[in-house]
Amino acid sequence: RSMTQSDMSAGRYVGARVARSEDPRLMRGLARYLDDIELPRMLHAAFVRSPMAHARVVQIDVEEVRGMPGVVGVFTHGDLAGVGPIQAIGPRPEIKSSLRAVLADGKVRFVGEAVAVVVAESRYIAEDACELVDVEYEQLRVVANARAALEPGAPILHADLGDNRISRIERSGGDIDHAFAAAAHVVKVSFHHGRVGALPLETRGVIGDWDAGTSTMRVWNSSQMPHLLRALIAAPLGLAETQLEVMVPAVGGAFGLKASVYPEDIVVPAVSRLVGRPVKWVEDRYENLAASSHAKEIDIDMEMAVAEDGTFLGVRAKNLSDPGAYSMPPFQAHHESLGSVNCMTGIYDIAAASYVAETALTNKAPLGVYRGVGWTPGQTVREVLVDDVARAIGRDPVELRLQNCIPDTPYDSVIGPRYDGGSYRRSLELATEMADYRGIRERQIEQRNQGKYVGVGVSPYVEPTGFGGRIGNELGYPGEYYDTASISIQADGSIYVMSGLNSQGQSHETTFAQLAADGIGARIEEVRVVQGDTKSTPFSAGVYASRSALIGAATIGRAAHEMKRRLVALAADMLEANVDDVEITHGKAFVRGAPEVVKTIADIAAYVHWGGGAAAVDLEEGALSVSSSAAPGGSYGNGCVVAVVVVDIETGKIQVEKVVSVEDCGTMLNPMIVEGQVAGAVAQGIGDALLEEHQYNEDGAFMSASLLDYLYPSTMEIPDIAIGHLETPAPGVPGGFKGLGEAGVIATPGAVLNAVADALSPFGVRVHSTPLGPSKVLDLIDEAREA
Ligand code: MCN
Ligand code: SMO
Repeated sequence: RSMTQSDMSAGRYVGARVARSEDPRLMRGLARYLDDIELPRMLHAAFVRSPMAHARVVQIDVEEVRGMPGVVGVFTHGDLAGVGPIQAIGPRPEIKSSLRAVLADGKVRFVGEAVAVVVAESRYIAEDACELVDVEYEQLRVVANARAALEPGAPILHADLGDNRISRIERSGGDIDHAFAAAAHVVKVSFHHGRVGALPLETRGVIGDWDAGTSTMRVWNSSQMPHLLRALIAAPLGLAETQLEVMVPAVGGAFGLKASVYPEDIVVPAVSRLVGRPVKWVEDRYENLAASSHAKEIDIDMEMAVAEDGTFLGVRAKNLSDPGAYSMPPFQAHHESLGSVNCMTGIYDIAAASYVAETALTNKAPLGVYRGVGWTPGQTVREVLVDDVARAIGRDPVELRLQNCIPDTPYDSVIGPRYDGGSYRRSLELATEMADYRGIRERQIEQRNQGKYVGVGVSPYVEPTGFGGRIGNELGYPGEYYDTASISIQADGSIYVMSGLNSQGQSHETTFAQLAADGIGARIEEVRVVQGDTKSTPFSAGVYASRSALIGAATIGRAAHEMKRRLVALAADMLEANVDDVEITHGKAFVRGAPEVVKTIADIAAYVHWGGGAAAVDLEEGALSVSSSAAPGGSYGNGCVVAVVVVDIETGKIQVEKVVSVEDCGTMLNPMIVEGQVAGAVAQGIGDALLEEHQYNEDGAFMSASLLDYLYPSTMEIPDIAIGHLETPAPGVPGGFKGLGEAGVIATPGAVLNAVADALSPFGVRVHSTPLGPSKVLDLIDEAREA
């Protein structure tokens, strides 16, 4: 049974600004997060963490701790025999992956790595006990960055890997040599995208509760992917998946940070089994900053071959990403280097492209995924380069982009991605119009003469969304995912939607209810969405890569459609009417043309459950329980961000005055939620461009261990954000939905950096790194003046 677009998007809820059903509890502090869970006899864990970047663990003395009142256990690697390691399977043969012991196995490889765990009656006692664990380290030479990691004679982090190079992937499409030979201009940029962090308000957390009687483990974890987490921690815990239940309570933001597997995810349940009591661990902010995961650090060299008339002939990129000390499953260590080249042609019609994408391990915290994975640096550098080209050849950057823009129809890029149609050109036009681009340009020179340096930057983007099958494959992540949702109607007519796609703030409870209510013809008040529990929800690969709108629509939408068919058949039986004449809408079934006689969904449900009436229909066919599995091929969302900044050339301070964001995520499920997604991501994009950076010194010491050192945006740094919507339905997705959850983080940094370079264009400033803080701005002005 196929579902057409109108089946799914013509409803009363899909497309409407339905208020978030989550908000009353979130806003009033009634949501239950992991740390709100208290189990009887529960103990608390704290970790001893390495102060060294690279060292041999010579000896760990825990004697003093063992006798401490309130301490129940202290464990090191040797005590956890058979537990772990965390193993990441490379999706391609040319990508290596490291093994990671869950507690340091004779060696530590970054500051913050877990060495031992103490379990005690309270977190206070556990923390005090950690201080008394005496670890003797023998310092090893530190690999401070990816370039150093590849130098001959560099210390090798993982002996079994042979060297530190985790991946090197080359690809080229079109005649790249010819493109550069034929170019009238070649413009290059060497860019360093800084190391940042996802920084959710709620840190990570784990509770393990071993039931010795049934040999089963209950785990609570603030994960983005309960089913995948269960699959990935079962083997390291030596359990079958049926012995393991993963539950995810309310999550206070994740942004990718909670989509990896971490040592604590395994250690906490493992020690619960050892001590025979429930154990809780909630990450503190130091642990979150130092030892969960970082993101996006990469060096990218990119060059563009340009014809006399401004046509982009070819683009070449070479990158080297610094993924820290370990591969993190399921996304591995190469995701920044591969992601950033996948998007290297952007919205431009470029006949030739080539890349070399490399990754080399260092003594830093592992890189995980963070909103806009790989595409943030790739997009940023490409858009910075396009502005450099415009300045080099004396063209307006918007006109130059429009000249080289692909059509709004489907388009195969020369390097891999196959866009399925969008508003590549229209979004650029709309965003610049909304920002009053022409007006800003007209006022700019006069303002400059008055000493006010105003700049405007644009950043059109395309983003892959809905990872499942095709889209992952064409981007170099072979592997099909599997997602199921189920819908059941209870005897009182209330409706369960069960989905393993659990929300961390994206409002799935609301948008999935919209989908189900429209698909069934029910009232949204009757729908309850259940998420985040491996026992009651069917398998889902999880929430990341902006996949839930697409996957949710396909799975929930299809199940709802089938449920409606069953309800109509049952109602026809009850109303003694022909199936084709029965309609169901807003929870009521009736014969078309005779709306006075109705059967509510509750009537139909009672008929099936208690009335024996279902015998008229085949009982199996008429059962009010439906599951649907689907994996649509994904779709490319697109849009354009424009930023306007004012730069104080005396202090280097950058004020972002205005951001315009136009997105095209196909059919919108809920425009209000789309706007919330855009606003949050734009804020994170501003942080990425101007403020945030995890820093290490040459010795591998971690320099951003508190929120005094790691700066992130507050309301003071976030301007008014004007949002424009375009809707180009995805052709291959039921309902035409595309994802958009990451767009702002992908596109905003490029817009902000371009705006800064534009403001400072009288000095000839070129931007080549993030974040762009005040002192760096002053340096850039000095550099440009000297040059
Ligand atoms: N939506 C919509 N119409 C569309 C597309 C999406 O109304 N055409 C709605 C969806 O129904 C969903 C939300 O917008 O409620 C985001 O949808 P989607 O783009 O499919 O992304 P996901 O739901 O899969 O969320 C993942 C994405 C990612 S990858 C990161 S990282 C991120 C993000 O979402 N982390 C977030 N947004 C976040 N927002 C919050 N509050 N917290 C996070 O941790
Ligand atoms: S970083 Mo988002 O969870 O793909």
